[in-house]
Amino acid sequence: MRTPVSSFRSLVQPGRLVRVAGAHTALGGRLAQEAGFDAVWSSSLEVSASRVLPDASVLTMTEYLEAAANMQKALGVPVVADCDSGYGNNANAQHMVHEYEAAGITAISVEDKKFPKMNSFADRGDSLVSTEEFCRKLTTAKDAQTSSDFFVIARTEALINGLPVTEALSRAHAYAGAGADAILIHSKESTNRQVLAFLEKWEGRLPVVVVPTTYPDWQADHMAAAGVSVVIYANHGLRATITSLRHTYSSILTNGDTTRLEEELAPVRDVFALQELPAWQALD
Ligand code: SPV
Ligand code: MG
Repeated sequence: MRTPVSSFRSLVQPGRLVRVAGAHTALGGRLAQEAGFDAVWSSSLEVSASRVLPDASVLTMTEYLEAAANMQKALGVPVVADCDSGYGNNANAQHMVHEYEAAGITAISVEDKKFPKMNSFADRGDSLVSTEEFCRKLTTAKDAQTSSDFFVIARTEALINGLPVTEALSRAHAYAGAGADAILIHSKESTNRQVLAFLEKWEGRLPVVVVPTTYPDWQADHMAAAGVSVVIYANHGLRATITSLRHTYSSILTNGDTTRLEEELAPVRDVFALQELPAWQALD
């Protein structure tokens, strides 16, 4: 039933937009895969929210790793693990790469923020480490991998910190020099203006990853035309779950029965199908 998963690196090819969906459970990841997503983002926001905790380095590396590994075990597409700022200093970053790689994860993202980190949309600024410090962390991470396939995305939070596109570009070039396999450029503006300005000047030195949470109108074909290699829809699954569960639970209490809900809900046989129950039953 389980098939070897191709590496994330094998998906990233010139002229192709790799589409990645955020998830926090194996089931969420499986539904993203079923919908046709190329890969699944083990989102720190989603994983922490699933524990009703803030996305602020409150959970430990082990807990984030367990969530990512549980997803990867259930999926035929690669997981891209959101590894925050690397869970500490360079020693933590080295250990992180050893552990994630050993768990079968083929791609991670590390961001140039201090540890502990705060979610980008709640960040109050002044959260960056120096370019030099982050380059050392990237070099440490790249030196720690054992397979040449392991893919390290360097994420800059320069724009999130209110710094100009020129600073994001200078950091991205330094991170490329330190061995990063791709650059994630994150912005919290309500349009893609800053990210487009970055792409124009970047000239394709490494693949670029975007997270269009606050500029939802950026259409996939237009991203590809602008030179984006990977798009992460980081938290849409989590937000859809919140909306759906709120509606479901309140409807039960308001109506006193579930008749009206039934036609909206996935039937139990659908749950069994997702569990691949017939194949399990055939074992005994
Ligand atoms: C996440 O999904 O945890 C991310 C993206 O890192 S963001 O929430 O925008 O920081
Ligand atoms: Mg995150």
